[in-house]
Amino acid sequence: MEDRRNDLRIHGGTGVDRGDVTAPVQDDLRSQLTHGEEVVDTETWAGSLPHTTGVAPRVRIGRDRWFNLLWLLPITVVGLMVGVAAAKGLRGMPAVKDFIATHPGTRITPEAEGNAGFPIWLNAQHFFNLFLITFIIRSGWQILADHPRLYWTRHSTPGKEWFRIQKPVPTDPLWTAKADSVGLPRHVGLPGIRHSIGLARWWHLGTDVLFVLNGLVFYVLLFATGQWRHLVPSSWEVFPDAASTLIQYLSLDWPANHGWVAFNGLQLIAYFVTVFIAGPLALLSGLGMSPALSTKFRWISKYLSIQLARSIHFLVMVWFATFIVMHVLMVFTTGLLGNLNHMFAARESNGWLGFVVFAVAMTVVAVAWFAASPFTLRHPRTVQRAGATLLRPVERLFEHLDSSPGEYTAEDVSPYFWHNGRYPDSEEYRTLRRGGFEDYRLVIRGLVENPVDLSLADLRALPHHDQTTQHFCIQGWSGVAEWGGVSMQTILDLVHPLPEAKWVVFYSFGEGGDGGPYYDAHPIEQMGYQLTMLAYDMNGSPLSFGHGAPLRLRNEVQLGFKQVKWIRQIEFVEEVAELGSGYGGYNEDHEFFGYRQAI
Ligand SMILES: Nc1nc2c(c(=O)[nH]1)N[C@H]1C(S)=C(S)[C@@H](COP(=O)(O)O)O[C@H]1N2
Ligand SMILES: [Mo]
Repeated sequence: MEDRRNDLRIHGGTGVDRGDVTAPVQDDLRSQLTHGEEVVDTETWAGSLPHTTGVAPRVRIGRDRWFNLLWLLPITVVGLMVGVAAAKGLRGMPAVKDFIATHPGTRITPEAEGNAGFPIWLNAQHFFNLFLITFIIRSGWQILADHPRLYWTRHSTPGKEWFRIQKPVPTDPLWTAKADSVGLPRHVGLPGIRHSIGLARWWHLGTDVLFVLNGLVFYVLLFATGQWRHLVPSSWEVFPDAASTLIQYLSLDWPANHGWVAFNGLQLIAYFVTVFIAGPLALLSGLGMSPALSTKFRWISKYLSIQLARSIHFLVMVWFATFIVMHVLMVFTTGLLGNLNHMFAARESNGWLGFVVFAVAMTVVAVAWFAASPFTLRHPRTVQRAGATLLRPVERLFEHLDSSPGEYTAEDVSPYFWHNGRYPDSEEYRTLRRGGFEDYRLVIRGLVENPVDLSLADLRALPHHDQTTQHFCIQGWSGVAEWGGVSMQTILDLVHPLPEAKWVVFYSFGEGGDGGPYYDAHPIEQMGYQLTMLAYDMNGSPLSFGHGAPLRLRNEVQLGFKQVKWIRQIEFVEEVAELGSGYGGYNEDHEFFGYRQAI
């Protein structure tokens, strides 16, 4: 063992030892970096991925039968017809008549009467809520479309998804997640175009921050005033009340609307679930997808895996979407002017004021809706900067979490690990690969005391580090693998970064989607984390071509795109601003990702 260390051929100095290398090694990769575009050109976007739409949503039944959810439309219509007939039949029965007489549906207690009405703050919050949720849902659909499959376990195995809006995964062993993405219509998704997850995430996470703040203020005001009585059922009678209301609605003989004072049983359950269950669940399942949190809180993510969280997050969206449709339908059909006065003019009246305010509010929503995608494509940097600003406190907080608990065991290793990115095809890389990477040299440069060139043998001679960890692709898929290689701490000890070094830049042999070297920068403090390493082995074998041969990065508090594959050079720098477009990495420059992506 000690002999191997002595045998280490570390070539010091700033010059590259060209004698050992067949293809010339470019020391100055920085000058080759390309700039991203400042306006999205949909023709050339994401390496000219042609627009592809998915398929109608399908749910897997049993092993490999797929149910097309469009069938739910006729099924719902038939179900409603049957429901109406059944409810009408029921209402003719004396027992049901008695039941409805004793349970009219709305419980008007003295407390409710003392607390009647909706204050103006509630009107305002209701509006912010509906305004923000349009962006949240649309950008959420866009995020789903980037990996259009949902799974129950952390292994994103093709064929094992329970839901998809894409054809089955092709058999091509090098099929990438990026190629699997689908686009959405421009005014459905946000911003609609295929593989626009970077921009969609700024919308989603940015509006989430505002939505959560609005929600917190709402909770506080709800309980600081008596308004909570409007939303929290006061007795178990809410269930028979809801049954009674349902029968009355379905039999098309509707109950009286006492919304100003108290909601009926069905409303109470729907609002209570939306405000106190679906809302918090959306937040918790959203956080369950963060690599930093999942890695830190392994005792939770062991059960609530990213994919379970993602599936729950989706089901919460289904609840919200269904709620919105039903809610709007009921608002329109149970006394529109009165209802609009309640929620848009804070008054009990049948005048037109509520309607006018509502019309203005809806105009704002509609203009924002139709402007959002075109604005995003025209001003992507504005969206990127605004999103990053809103998220910065959250990202900082999460990044500083200790990642060491995030290890898995051999049984957790995923049977299938998706590929992603653009494969390297330069002559230089091909020559190295043909030669079994004998001539490969990892070049480490920049603000270090001891710049080195390391062959694979040199790297293998360094102390071995192993970790079984989960990969979180920004697109949504995940997988567990065992990585073998060298801890980045070992590399730091070898090269001695200078105090000015703040960032560590990893350059790849591969190009990014739009051409120019793929690269990504990591804060230097994350390089010393226990789970940050250079991997040359995956699941006990040398890293395959597709997964980054001969060397790739693992930094487990960050998302997948920061795990640079086919590493060619590492540079320690003070600032990332002068690299490429200055956003800290290839996808940051070209696809508007964030350089901090711990969520
Ligand atoms: N050089 C390079 N590294 C890259 C990429 C790339 O396109 N080029 N894609 C990234 C993305 S988006 C992901 S999710 C992971 C995928 O790694 P895998 O193919 O081993 O699963 O690699 C990352 N590293
Ligand atoms: Mo990714």
